[in-house]
Amino acid sequence: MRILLLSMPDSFEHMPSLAIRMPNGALTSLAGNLDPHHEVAVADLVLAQSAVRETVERLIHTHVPDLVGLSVMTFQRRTAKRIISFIRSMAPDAQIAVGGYDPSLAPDVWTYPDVDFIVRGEGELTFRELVRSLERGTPLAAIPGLWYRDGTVFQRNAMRPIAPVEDGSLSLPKRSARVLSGYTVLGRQVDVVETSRGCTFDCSFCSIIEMRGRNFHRFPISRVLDDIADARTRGARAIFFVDDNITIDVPRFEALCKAIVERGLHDLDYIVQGMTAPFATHGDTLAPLMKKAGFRYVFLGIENILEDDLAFLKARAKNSRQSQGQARRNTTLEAIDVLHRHGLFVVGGLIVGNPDDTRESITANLTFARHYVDWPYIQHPTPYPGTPMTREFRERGLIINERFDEYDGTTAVTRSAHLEAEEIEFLRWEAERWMKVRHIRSVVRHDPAFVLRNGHRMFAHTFRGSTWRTAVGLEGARDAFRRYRAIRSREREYMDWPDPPVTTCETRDAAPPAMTKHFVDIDELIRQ
Ligand code: B12
Ligand code: SF4
Repeated sequence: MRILLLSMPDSFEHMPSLAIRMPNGALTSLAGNLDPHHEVAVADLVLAQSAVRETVERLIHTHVPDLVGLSVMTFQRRTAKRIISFIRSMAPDAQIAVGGYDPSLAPDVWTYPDVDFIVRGEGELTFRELVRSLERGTPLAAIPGLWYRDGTVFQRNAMRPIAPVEDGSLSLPKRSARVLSGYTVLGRQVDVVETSRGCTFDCSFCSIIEMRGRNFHRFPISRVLDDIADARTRGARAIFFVDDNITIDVPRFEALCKAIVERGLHDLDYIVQGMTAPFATHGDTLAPLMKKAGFRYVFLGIENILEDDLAFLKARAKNSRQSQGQARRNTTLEAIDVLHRHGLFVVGGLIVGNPDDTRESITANLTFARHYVDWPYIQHPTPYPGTPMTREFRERGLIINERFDEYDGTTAVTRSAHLEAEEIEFLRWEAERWMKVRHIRSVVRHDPAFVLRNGHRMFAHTFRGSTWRTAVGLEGARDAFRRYRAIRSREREYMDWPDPPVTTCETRDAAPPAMTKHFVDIDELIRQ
């Protein structure tokens, strides 16, 4: 079969496509796990942001797909639906499958006539079985993880159990299937690699728990090294480990760092995300190994510096530790300190605008970020489908915006009990711009040619909305903020095509729901 896999063009404020264009790891992983005789093309539309419709049109003409698969996050839902509608108009016989976080967690939004298949949860095995079944004409009802359209009805199959990736049964991603180029982090070609899947924590804002339960699965280290080597052979100079939480198993992370050095793969820049507690506890051994292996940026899930906010976000446990005879204490500063001592940069992940946040509590977090993190990655709580946080915001009547294309993390779509959403967003936006400028010095040292070519555009992007009048004080920051929001709003129109009409199909359980729970829930195990 001829298969075209697309990721969506939508990006958000902290990922300006000028400086950061990451590949979608899901699509190449799907491609790598299909039977080899299929012709698969992977296109990350973030690489064609300014010409999405033309690019999709060209891809459909060139590849003439029998099946098109789209990977969609919630804030990309509207663009994805427009693209699907466009593909339908061009290639009415092509079948359409959707997967990723939004179709997995809000499947009912996708049960409409333009869509044929919804793949929920991990996709490799489900998609492989779907393609086999389409090729051989065997029943779709036997494929766990799949919802499929049967005339005007969507049939719901049971969920698929989580893949035991440690047995090496998942093949490596197929990067050769990519048909667009231009991936970058600050001018260096970047690729994504997975070393593990899952997380055993249960932060209330995170989609991962509803997606796959609380569990942690490790890919064999030899496979990870082969994956990195493959990315490097194809030109990557930087690798982003997309693990949900690599810091769950510190000894393994240390072993991975050593293995990267032994295999001679430490000439790449590595970026990783993790919790503060493991760095605070094991940083003195872990951080030097990371540095030696080539790690440069650590995205730290600090989430918030105030205990009440951490409790709301259910992010206390991962950000604190208890040493003998002492009360539990927050580990954020210790983690930042040890990473800095070993020459690593901290990307500070914070969430401001929680239900009880006041101006003072938000300002405290922003001041903290200004003092301690190298690059701010500050977001607003965003009620993604199925997260515990979404339920709480809804119950308290704090969700003020249901336009999902604005659910990008830096648009405040909820208010707090004390502040309007727009005010929350303004506070963050105003503070964060200046924090970003500070890091440019380090970027110049590492990537001078990129800054020379693009520095002025990066600066202009960071200060979008400002004019010379703002600079000389003839108008206030709020005028610039209004213009910035208007720019963002125009920018979201990635796909020049009308929204399809809102229709839904009836849904039915295709087979008895023998297995409604597909994952091991740690709390449940403890209760038993
Ligand atoms: C790596 C990552 C990123 C990276 C890279 C993104 C990229 N280009 O892929 C960066 C840092 C850039 C990023 C940014 C953002 N991210 Co992000 N990110 C992740 C993370 C940590 C891992 C995703 C990943 O690559 N997993 C590995 C792959 C193999 O798994 P996967 O994507 O789940 O795909 C599997 C299935 O979903 C399925 N599948 C996926 N697509 C398809 C398509 C088809 C056709 C089929 C059949 C199956 C299928 O099969 C795949 C293989 O099993 C997740 C999860 C987490 N715990 O936080 C969040 C996550 C996906 N991100 C999220 C968000 C919101 C964002 C941001 C909007 C804001 C933010 N929070 O930072 C930005 C926007 C990005 C942009 N385009 O501008 C949310 C999405 C929530 C939602 N409901 O939409 C998540 C779930 C985190 C969360 N908050 O809970 N992100
Ligand atoms: S620690 Fe990270 S991956 Fe795990 S639940 Fe919390 S936010 Fe999600």
